[in-house]
Amino acid sequence: MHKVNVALIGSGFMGKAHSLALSELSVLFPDCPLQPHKYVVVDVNEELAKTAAQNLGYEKWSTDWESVVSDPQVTLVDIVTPNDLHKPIAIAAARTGKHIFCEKPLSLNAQDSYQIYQEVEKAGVKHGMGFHYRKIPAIAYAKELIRQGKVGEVFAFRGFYLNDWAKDPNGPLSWRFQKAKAGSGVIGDQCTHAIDIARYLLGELEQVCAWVKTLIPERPLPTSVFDALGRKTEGRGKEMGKVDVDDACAILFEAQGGILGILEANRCASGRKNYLSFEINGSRGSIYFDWERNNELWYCSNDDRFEEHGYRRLLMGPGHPYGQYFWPIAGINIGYTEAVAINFYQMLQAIVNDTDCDPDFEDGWRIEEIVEAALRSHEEKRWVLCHAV
Ligand code: NAI
Ligand code: SOE
Repeated sequence: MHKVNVALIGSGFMGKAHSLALSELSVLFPDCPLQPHKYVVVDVNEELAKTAAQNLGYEKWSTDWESVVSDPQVTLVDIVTPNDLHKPIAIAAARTGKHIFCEKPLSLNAQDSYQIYQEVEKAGVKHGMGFHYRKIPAIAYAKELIRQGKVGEVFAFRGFYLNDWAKDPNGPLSWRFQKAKAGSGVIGDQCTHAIDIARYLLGELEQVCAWVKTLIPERPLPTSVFDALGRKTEGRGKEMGKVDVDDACAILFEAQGGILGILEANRCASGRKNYLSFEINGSRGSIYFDWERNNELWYCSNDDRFEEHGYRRLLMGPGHPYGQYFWPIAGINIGYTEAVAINFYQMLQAIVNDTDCDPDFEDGWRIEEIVEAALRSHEEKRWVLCHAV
């Protein structure tokens, strides 16, 4: 089996998740056509790079992504840095002919995302996006139910991404609170996952009417180089800095075919931890999903007798999408890194079969267009079309 030398750029929260997923691939997917090899990990912080090589299992480490991206030994560049670095790394990787996996959002804005998409297409390299949540069997099965007509004509979609990691006003001003590094706030960081799921299940979003708000306008400047999600108390200084992105957003949308949708994201929603959820109502039934119980899909069929009508819980198992790769009994359950592993597995298949990754940078660009349309809608207090073409 051919080896793919992976260069992981960024060794934080998501670098760990990607590394675990890469390690699981050969065990979970014996039919995987390529074998990922954890070749090099890069972090700008030397201490983090060294520790990551050891703990996450990479052959070597570096602090210089530019030299790593041009290393002829590297086959796949995996971008897991703060968002402002996605563009320069992706473009450099494309120009040296590397396949690229990039975390969401693709870049800081729609224009940059389009440029990246053009570059990877021109270079002919494969490009996969880190919208892993939709790879979980329950969401793939929701799509299957819709495809089979079990929901009928879709009447309405409502999606949420609520959590509360940012609720402490003393949490430091880490990169997710800065426009120059993040591009936008919760709308780009979290709502993009809900947008991805909406597009995956319904088709393209056509127009939006949105509202965004910064809930905590100032935070202590961080004193350390790295602090995950702004939660490290030892990384907090006395001086305050301005949060110039949103903490909360609400979007009303129209999807293709005139489907009505609502999305809300909020990172200060006390009590919510990783509440990425959606509900779809249709002429023949409904579907409900909540990531905090990600092995369950709730389904309601209008074919049921009146006395028994209502949501029933489907527990994901071997009969559901990707189920054959996991456990022989429903309810044993899989989780976050398995969703990432499915995404990598499919990307490696795309490399061998010369097909498109799903999701790819075109999705990343389209989602940035939707984010930008929502921000413009907030500014201009009106409905805005999501895509020019
Ligand atoms: P993090 O802050 O935990 O880690 C980022 C790492 O990048 C840090 O170790 C930092 O030192 C390193 N870094 C910064 N500048 C660098 C440079 N010039 N060269 C090399 N390394 C550099 O951030 P986290 O949470 O891992 O997020 C990274 C990316 O992953 C973001 O784009 C984020 O939106 C995305 N993400 C996606 C998730 C998903 O579910 N798909 C979950 C969490 C993050
Ligand atoms: C923080 O909001 C965060 O880590 C996001 O960056 C991820 O994309 C999300 O999956 C979990 O929360």
